[in-house]
Amino acid sequence: MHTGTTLTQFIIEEQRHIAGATGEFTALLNDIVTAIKTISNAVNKGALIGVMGALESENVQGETQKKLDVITNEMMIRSNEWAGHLAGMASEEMDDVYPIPTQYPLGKYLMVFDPLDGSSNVDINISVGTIFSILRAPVPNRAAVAADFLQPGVKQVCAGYALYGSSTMLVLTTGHGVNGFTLDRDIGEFVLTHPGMKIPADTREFAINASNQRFWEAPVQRYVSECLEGETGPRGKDFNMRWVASMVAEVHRILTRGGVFMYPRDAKDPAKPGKLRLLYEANPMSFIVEQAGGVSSTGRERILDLQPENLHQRVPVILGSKNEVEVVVGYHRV
Ligand code: P6P
Repeated sequence: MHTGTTLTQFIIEEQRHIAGATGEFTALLNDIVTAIKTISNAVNKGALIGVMGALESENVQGETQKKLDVITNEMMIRSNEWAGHLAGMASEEMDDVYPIPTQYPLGKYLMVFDPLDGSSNVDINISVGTIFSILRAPVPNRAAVAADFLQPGVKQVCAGYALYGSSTMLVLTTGHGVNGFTLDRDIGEFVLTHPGMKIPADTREFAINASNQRFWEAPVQRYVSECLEGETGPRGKDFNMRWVASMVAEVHRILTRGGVFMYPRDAKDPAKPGKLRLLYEANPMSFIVEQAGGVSSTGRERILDLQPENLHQRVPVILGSKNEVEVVVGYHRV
């Protein structure tokens, strides 16, 4: 007998706190959740339905696309293009803005997303996820253009991720804290299992791709080497290290037990100030992290304050436990 609060019930009850709420946002979120359930099903079936492996194509990032990158992008589009809540969509997997087909009405929101973050892990059965961010359209009911999406992260109405792991979870914020829901496949509903998620202010766990060490800037070199020196070094305590190569999994671990995630600026490709994309990775995850009491910085600036310059802009990301991220940021100031 299911007794928990379902996501639908939770969102409708949340909506009651929002003056002037029309129910349109709730309906949009419901369509996003439908896409996530469909993606969870495809990811979970994997090789059984022939969705593993890579395509010949590359995305705008120059990254080889996995079959599931394209399939999941289509699922997000099909679930969200028809209902009249969106003025346009943008995605890691699409060069330009996706215009709402003319047979459908336009809405007052914009959605930007990474349909399958960490997809390089999908063939080796390691957790992947979907990241999404909802903004208000500057001109509601008018077909969106790229410039409409270039809003600082503080303008987000909602941010969330789905994590396709040992269970499928949805973690969400609308600016009133962070709540986690687990998919109960017996009833096809997300049920509230992690109310009011908070990131511990301190941690002894950091996450970084150490193979890039020779490319890091001095502050990150210093921070990581001090972690590795452990209790014999200036930090006076030992640290643990993790690297999943799936941002959704890393952020979820940090939300659950604390930690610092770093994909910092590096000298590997001077044209790229970081690897992660601002609009559909850094901004939604920063909104969630800050709402859970954490900090998210480029090392020099608060990520949510950045003025985006293009849809696929990359930024350095250092996020997680407040007191530890502030150590890293402090090293960028000296
Ligand atoms: P690397 C996945 O491709 C991603 O965008 C993030 O999810 C992840 O944290 C990072 O890139 C992994 O990068 O260089 O370790 O493969």
